[in-house]
Amino acid sequence: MLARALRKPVPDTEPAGASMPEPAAGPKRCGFVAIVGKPNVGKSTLLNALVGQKISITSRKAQTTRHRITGVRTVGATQFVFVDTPGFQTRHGNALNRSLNKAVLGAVSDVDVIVFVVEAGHFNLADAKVLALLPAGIPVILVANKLDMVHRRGELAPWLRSMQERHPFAEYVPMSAKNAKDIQRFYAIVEKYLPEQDWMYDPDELTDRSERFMAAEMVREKLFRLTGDELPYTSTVVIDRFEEEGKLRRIAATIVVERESHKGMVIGEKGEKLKRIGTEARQELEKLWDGKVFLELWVKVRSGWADDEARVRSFGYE
Ligand SMILES: Nc1nc2c(ncn2[C@@H]2O[C@H](COP(=O)(O)OP(=O)(O)OP(=O)(O)O)[C@@H](O)[C@H]2O)c(=O)[nH]1
Ligand SMILES: [Mg+2]
Repeated sequence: MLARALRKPVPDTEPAGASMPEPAAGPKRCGFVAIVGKPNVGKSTLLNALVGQKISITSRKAQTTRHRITGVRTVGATQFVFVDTPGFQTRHGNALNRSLNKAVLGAVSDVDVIVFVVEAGHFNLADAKVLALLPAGIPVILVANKLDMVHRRGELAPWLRSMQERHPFAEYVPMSAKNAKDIQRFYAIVEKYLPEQDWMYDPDELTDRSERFMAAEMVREKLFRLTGDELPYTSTVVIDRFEEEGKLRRIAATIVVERESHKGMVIGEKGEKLKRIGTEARQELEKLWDGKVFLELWVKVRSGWADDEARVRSFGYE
């Protein structure tokens, strides 16, 4: 089911990049831009900045994104359809990770250009494994992200040269996804790889994901951000009820954890943690939809779900 269009970016909430000047209109262009890379390099942060609204959740922990997420941005005559993907998993081969990798491979097979994200100055085996997967014949733009974290800028030039030997990238772009100017420049870099053709989406549309999906994701982001390290990887969120009454949305969701002890971590002392997860998720959703949200959260134990193919599918993973 296609979602109703989400709100357009508005000036007071827009992240970096949303206020770029519109270039002179040429022929209409539209195309798909896949964003790939190992976990935690900043793919979703980049997508959100490019789209101008937070539609893909982010955190400082790896394995935040679990689905392919499409974000649309129309700038002048060009419509960019960005596709965020899960960080490619090279370690555990459980059902969840197999599903995540399938999402990555599915996303890159049929796009006009691939944005391969690494951390500036770093390239290891996990990066190499992602690079090796990319199909031949599609141009690949190298984004050396988190440039703000590189303190010895002089070392970057030789590193970029070494990257030339790894792959004939179409472009080399050292940048920071959190820098508005870098985001502005990035549209022009990507634009030339998109074909001249009609737009596929209404320019007001931000994503093809449903509001139910966005609700589950925002709860999962708060779970990631507000709980300890081990918990997020073995938890998921299911929407039990989603009702709209005018501008109000009533949502009931269940956080599914693997162990009884995890349940306690999510709920916290006197329910404090669960309350905070709910409040922060609700605030994000109200900002996204520009309307009031009632959010009710439950916690349930289902052991072994991430190892169980059928259950992984039943929780919405392909
Ligand atoms: N300093 C700095 N941090 C960044 C930048 N881009 C992203 N980050 C941070 O890097 C962390 C990971 O960002 P995400 O966007 O969630 O990374 P991801 O690649 O989508 O991660 P997965 O979905 O887990 O694969 C977050 O804490 C971001 O705030 C950047 O340009 N500079
Ligand atoms: Mg991500």
